[in-house]
Formats: sequence, C-alpha cells, structure tokens
Amino acid sequence: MKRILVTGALGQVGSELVLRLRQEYGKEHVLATDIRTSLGEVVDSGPFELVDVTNGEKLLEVASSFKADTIIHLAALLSAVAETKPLFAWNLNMNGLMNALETARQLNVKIFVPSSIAAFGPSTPKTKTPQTTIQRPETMYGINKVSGELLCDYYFKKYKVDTRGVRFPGLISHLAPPGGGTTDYAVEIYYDAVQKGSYTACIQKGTYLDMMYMPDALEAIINLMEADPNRLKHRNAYNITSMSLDPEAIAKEIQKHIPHFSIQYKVEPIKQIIADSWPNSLDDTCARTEWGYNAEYDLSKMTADMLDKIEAKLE
Ligand code: AKB
Repeated sequence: MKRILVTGALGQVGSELVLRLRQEYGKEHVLATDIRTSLGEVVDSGPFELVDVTNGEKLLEVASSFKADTIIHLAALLSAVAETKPLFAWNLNMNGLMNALETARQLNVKIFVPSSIAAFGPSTPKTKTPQTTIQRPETMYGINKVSGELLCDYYFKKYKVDTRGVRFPGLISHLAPPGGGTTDYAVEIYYDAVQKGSYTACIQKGTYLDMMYMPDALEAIINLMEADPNRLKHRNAYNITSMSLDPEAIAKEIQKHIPHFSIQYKVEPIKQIIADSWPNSLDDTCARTEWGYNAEYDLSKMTADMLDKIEAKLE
C-alpha cells in the first residue's frame, strides 16, 4: 500500500488532492504537510505535519519517519505574486524543489513535481504548443518552472529518481481558492457571477489560455503516478489540457445559466503581460499516448457544476 507525502497540502491543488488520495489509498497513508495549519478536513481527516519545504532536514526527517514511498511536491508561489517577490519566489520554488528532490533521492522514492503553462514564453509556438519546444519564459515563476523541469530530468538521469510531472494549465475549482496566479480570474468569475451578477476581468478579451477543471487535474496526478514507468518517455513534465478559453468564452457560458450576467474589463498590466507570454493552447498528445491522460470536463460541463456547487455553498 502506498505512503504518500504531500507538500503545500493546504493550497488550491493540495487541499483537494489530499482528500482524493485518502479516499483512494486510505487516510493513514497520506501525510499532508504545509508551512501553516488550519481548521478543516485536510488537517482533520488524516495525518498532518507542519513542514517548511525550504528546511531540507525537516522535510527529510518527516518523509523518512512516515516511511513515504511517494512525494507530491506542491508547495510553490504562483506567477503573479512571484513577479512582485522574485527573490522569495526563487527561494521557495527552487530551494523547496531541491529539498524535495534530495529527499526523494536519499529515500529512493517517487516524486511528482508540477510544472505549468508558465514554463513557456513569448518565443514558444503559441497554438498547439508541442511537448518539446522553445522554453524561454520571462517571468520568475516560469524560470522556476523550466529550471524545475530540467532538475527533474537531471535527477532521473543521474540518480534514477522516478520523477514525474505535468504542465498544469489554469486550474478551476469551487473548493479551495487559488492565490497569486494569473489564471485566478477563471475561478473568481464564477463566484462574482453568483454573488454579484457581474465580473470585472483583469485580462483582456481575446486572451486565450488553457484551463482545466480540478477533478481532471486530480485524476491526471493519480494516473501519472500509477503509470508504468517504462512507458514514460518524458521525465520533466507532460503537456496536459482540457480547454482553451478567454474571459468572454467563460462569460458566454455563464450567461446560459445567469442571463443577466455581464463582464467588464479592467486590465492589470502585470497579469496581462504574463498571460500574453503564455501559449493559447497546448498539444497533449504525449500525455495521452504514454499514460492515457484524458479530461472529462469541457466548458459547459464545468460551468454547470461550478455554478451549482457555488450556489449550494453560498445558500
Ligand atoms: C498561475 O496562474 O500562476 C498558475 C499556473 C498557470 O501555473 N495557475
């Protein structure tokens, strides 16, 4: 039976992934860790430890005493906030990752490291971005993600650490809020639609980015970690996607449920520059053929579910 340690367990992905993993593998088999604690299901439904990933000794000690066989390393600062705190972002994103990789190497365990559409930059082909292509991002977060991908390749080749990862698009969820990302607008729009009937978008109409509903992101992590290692040709991170959207497309879909919903635009320059430097859509053929990646949710199914769940939560 697996023993999985999750870092950044109280973040947007972690707080849903931990519960899903506990359902799949048993609650005592999934150790949630984060730099802070909070009231709620992640902390209450199974083992939890305070861990700052920039403290490598502590991470190694906790992983070793839990007898982890898998690390899912989610602790990171996202793109927009990383632009305002680049040194802090480097320290958390890079030193945290090095500590996680070193822990994986020393304990000989599998590790999942998320990359992002942010690992691409303005010189990358923008549409159907291939798995292997130019990666010259111009944001601190993107530079961290490319460096992280290279480190995963390095640890796989040099030390045979079983590194696995995906390039996440913007993740949309009705549970934990995202924090500090460029794609956060795609979550906020649903909340404002239900609560206010209108939304002011921080990026321009016509800015297309790949997005994915959280249940598909969680299945992708589980399926990739369960995949036969011999089939995986890419150890840095796989392109995955389920829809390429601009704010207008989401607004139109919301209007099918809330006809009076309206959208306005007030561009935040940092977020617009970041979004303009990312691809419009990724080609995820390698993920589909090498480990059977598949997304269940499209825009219409996701929107119906998001609005239902948010309405129920706010009632
Ligand atoms: C962000 O916007 O920073 C993240 C990402 C795409 O990695 N959601």
